[in-house]
Amino acid sequence: MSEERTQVGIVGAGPAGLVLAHLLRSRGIDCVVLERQSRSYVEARIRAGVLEHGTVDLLTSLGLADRLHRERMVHHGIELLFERSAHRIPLTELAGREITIYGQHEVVKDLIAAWDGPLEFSVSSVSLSGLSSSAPIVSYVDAAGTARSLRCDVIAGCDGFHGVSRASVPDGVLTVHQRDYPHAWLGILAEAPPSSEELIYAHSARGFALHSMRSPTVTRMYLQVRPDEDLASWPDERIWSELRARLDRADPSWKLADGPILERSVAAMRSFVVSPMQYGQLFLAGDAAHIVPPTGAKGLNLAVADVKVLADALTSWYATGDRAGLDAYSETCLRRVWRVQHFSWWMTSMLHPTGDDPFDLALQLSQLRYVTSSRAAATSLAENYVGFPFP
Ligand code: RFL
Ligand code: PHB
Repeated sequence: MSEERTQVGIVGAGPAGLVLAHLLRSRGIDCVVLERQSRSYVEARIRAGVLEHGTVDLLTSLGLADRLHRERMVHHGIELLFERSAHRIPLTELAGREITIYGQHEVVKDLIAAWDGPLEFSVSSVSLSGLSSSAPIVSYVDAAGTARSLRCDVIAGCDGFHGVSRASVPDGVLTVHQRDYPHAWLGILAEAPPSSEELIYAHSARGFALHSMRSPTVTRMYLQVRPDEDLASWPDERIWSELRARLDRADPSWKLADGPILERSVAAMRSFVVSPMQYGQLFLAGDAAHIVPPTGAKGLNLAVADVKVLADALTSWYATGDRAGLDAYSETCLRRVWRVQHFSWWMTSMLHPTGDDPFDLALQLSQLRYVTSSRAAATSLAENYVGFPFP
């Protein structure tokens, strides 16, 4: 077995792992990134689309956002559609910041293209040991089948919800907070021009629908479905007719453009937090530590906020030997995590009918009328949606 050494071993090359790698590199800290999937797989994985201002600023400050600034779509508002009428929340006017529409896989491609440090794809049998020692080890088998081990000062667990990092913490150390929802999102990517300039979050008695986009020729849309929904029961025509029904509005001039469906999948919705987000020299970041339902468009942004906190803490630890930032990592991150958890749960509860319960439906409609008629309530939605400044 060959053994190598680095300062920070990063498990996972999603947004959290890759942004952390670039942050550390910019501060002169060595790291190695290990990823289970192939490069082509991670570069094609369609996920988030909304970037907060803070995320864009951070990528820009690292010199990683040239293509993003050329190709992104800047949005200054979102629409809430209910009772067949659309109401705009003017995000920038209310909260002073805009949002960026740019696909997560495009961010990932940019981060990989700009990375010239060690990054291994297609690794297997990843395991972590010595987490409570000063020299934890990541063992793995590389793409060529050679068993390797990486001795680190610190391991960053950036390997998503199903990764190995969180599972490596001894039983009883982490407390799990979890909420499952009785619905999932069926997402499609379609070769069709967006039918609206801004995102539409639609509440209807048939269920929630979201109209989003990736470019002037590609739309991204979601339908609320049951968690056990079988994709096979959703042929193209059923998807389009359900989208048309849920996005329908009184204004007869509005029409949903359709086109070939390029990708489709069903994603479960859950709220999940582990506390603390650290154990010994292992620090969990992004989806490895928390999951939010996608209604608030926050998961990627929260992952980036975590690794910013971690990079700052590591920078002062290496520079001065002061562990205060590292010791406070979890507490610092969890403050933002719980704000975002609440916002994502609230958006989800307001927009997803859960059945035929008239009491729930009346509460949802009351809340929707309130956020679209009270400037104070709309401002609260807007400042959460555009995201609070990074720590
Ligand atoms: P990721 O992206 O899951 O990356 C983890 C990486 O770790 C790898 N891995 C391993 N590598 C080595 N060894 C192992 N044992 C490993 N196990 C796993 C995985 O292959 C992967 O490459 O987590 P990260 O970096 O924390 O990033 C989190 C985001 O991906 C996630 O929160 C967002 O996609 C959530 N999300 C959204 N977030 C937003 O900010 N805005 C949005 O608009 C938004 N929309 C969404 C979303 C997520 C969705 N789905 C599919 C869950 C819409 C959807 C439908
Ligand atoms: C997306 O474009 O994929 C998207 C947008 C807003 C959300 C979730 C996903 O809340």
